Formats: sequence, structure tokens, C-alpha cells
Amino acid sequence: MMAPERESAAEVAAKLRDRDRRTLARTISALERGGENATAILGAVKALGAEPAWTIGITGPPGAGKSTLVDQLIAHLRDSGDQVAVCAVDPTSPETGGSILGDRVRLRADHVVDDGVYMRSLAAKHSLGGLSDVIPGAIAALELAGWPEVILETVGVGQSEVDVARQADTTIVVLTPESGDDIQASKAGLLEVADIVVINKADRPGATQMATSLHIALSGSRDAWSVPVLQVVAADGQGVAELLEAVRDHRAYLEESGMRYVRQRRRRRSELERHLTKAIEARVSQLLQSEEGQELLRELDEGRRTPAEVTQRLFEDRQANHAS
Ligand SMILES: Nc1nc2c(ncn2[C@@H]2O[C@H](COP(=O)(O)OP(=O)(O)O)[C@@H](O)[C@H]2O)c(=O)[nH]1
Ligand SMILES: [Mg+2]
Repeated sequence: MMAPERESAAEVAAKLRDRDRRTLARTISALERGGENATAILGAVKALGAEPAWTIGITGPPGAGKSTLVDQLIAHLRDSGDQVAVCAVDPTSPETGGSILGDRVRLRADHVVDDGVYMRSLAAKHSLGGLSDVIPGAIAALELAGWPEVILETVGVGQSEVDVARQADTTIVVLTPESGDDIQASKAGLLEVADIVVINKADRPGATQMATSLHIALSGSRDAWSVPVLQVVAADGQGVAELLEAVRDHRAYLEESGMRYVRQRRRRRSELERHLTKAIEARVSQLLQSEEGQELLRELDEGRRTPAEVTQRLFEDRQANHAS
């Protein structure tokens, strides 16, 4: 059972390295489904190793103009000859489809047929770990397939969006002068993860005022990077070149200060923590279902053992036996 699966995972990884687009699509779908197959593929992908991509997270309230902005970013990056992959991330929907369809329709026709652009939606289909498990894998697959820059666009504002934003090297939070956008974002903790704040729809009234108040709110910065607040009109491309400039500045800052490594380590460790927690939970329920576990539960029910004792018997005693 195991051997052919591993073989095919290695084959998949080799095809990915050859930049085969169909394989890339299939790989990301497998990662979305999760399970042993995803683990095997990801292992094979990681084994081949690849240049890390620069990941740009774009998040903010629905309707703020994220997709419009992404389209502009793609156009600018393509003009400078850069290749870029875009993942539309939908943490709320269990099924892929809706968001990307909307994005595809809006995406300029020349991007759809452009070899230097890869568009993909990401959702946690059946994976227990949710998107936090899918995204690092998808990024690894894109890296192996040779995509040097990856944009992650999320759909809404919530804890899962904040989690997605944390996975990026540079996180752009997109707000609008519309009433309450800034408050909504700060409530969701989005401003805390922002490396760059964009006030989009700066063609509308209130943008400058909002920029000033956000600038003040963000001035108690956590580190040497002071979060720029940029006014942008994604609809006509105004301010997009400056935004890319800020992304490059942020990249230079992270690389020169060593913060890129620090963040990477933080991401990897929290990924490990999630995996460990899942594994431990599975082990605990297995222990509780064992004969000894059932007996211990009876003793607990009858008041003959304390929860602490049961834990010790189930876990710590067992560890000690293993160790000796
Ligand atoms: N006035 C104005 N409208 C914009 C601007 N950028 C985007 N929009 C409009 O805002 C709406 C939502 O944009 P969309 O990119 O789908 O937002 P998303 O939900 O954040 O991805 C669309 O109707 C866009 O045409 C802008 O700079 N100014
Ligand atoms: Mg959108």
C-alpha cells in the first residue's frame, strides 16, 4: 500500500519541478483534501527543495477592492517581467468555486492567457487542520514549480484571515474611507499583522483624514519597520507603483534585519505545534478507548481515582515505561 503511493508522490514532485501546470493544480487539490496522500506529496516536494518564494498577503473587508488591486499588481509585476502566482483564499467556504469565479471574471483577459501568471483558489475541502495546513503546502508546491512571487488574497475579515495574513512575508491590509472599515479591521486584529496599510478608493472623500488617523494609530510600532499608510485608487492604478515600492522596501527590511528568518521560524514552529496537537489528541482518544483506559474511566466515574491520577496512569506512567 505505502510504496506505490510514495513513488507517485516523488513522481508528482518531479513533474512539479518541471513546471507542469496540470500537476501543480492536482497537487494543490490533493493538499486541500489533506490526509496521508497530502503528507506524502508534501514530503516529496520538500525533499526536492526550492528557492523560497516571496509571499504577499492581501486582506481586508469584502468589497475593499482587493481583487481589483491584485489585478493591478499583476499588471505592474508583469510589466517588469516578474512572474506571479495568485491564490484566492477562502477560509469561510468549504468548497472551492465561488470566489475564484468572481475573480476570474474580473481578471483582465490578457492575464488569463499569460504564461507568467498562475491563478488558483484555495479552500480547506476536507482537511481537518483547515487552511493553515493547506497554505504552507501550496506555497511549497508553487516554489518547487518555480513561482518566485506568490500573492495570497483572502475574502473577508476574521480570525482565519488573520491566520492567513500571518503566513505571508509581507502583509497588506486593504481598507477604504467607508465608515467603520478601520474599526472593523482593528477589531479583527488585522492592523496588528499589517506590514503595509492601503487606503483604497482614495478617489472617495475621507481618505486623507483616515490616513492621518491610521498613521497615528500605527505609530507605536512593534519594531524598526514603520507601517506605511498608502492611498491607492485600484480602479485606475493610482498609487500601485508606490505600493510595490513599499513591498520591495519591506522585503529589504526583513532580509537585512534577519526578521525574515525569525518570522519563518515562528511560522514553522506554529505549524509544528498544530500538527503535534492533532497527533496528541488522536493519541489521547486512542488511550481512552483502550481496555486500560476504559477501566480507568470506570474508576474515575466511581470516584476511586482523580482525573490527575488517570492522566498519570494513562500518560506519564506509560512514557516512563517507554523510556526504560
Ligand atoms: N471608486 C472606486 N471603486 C473601486 C476601487 N477599487 C475597486 N473598486 C470597486 O469596488 C468594488 C469591489 O472591488 P473588489 O476588487 O471586488 O473587492 P474585494 O471584495 O476586496 O476583492 C468593485 O465594484 C470595484 O470596481 C477604487 O479605487 N475606487
Ligand atoms: Mg475579491
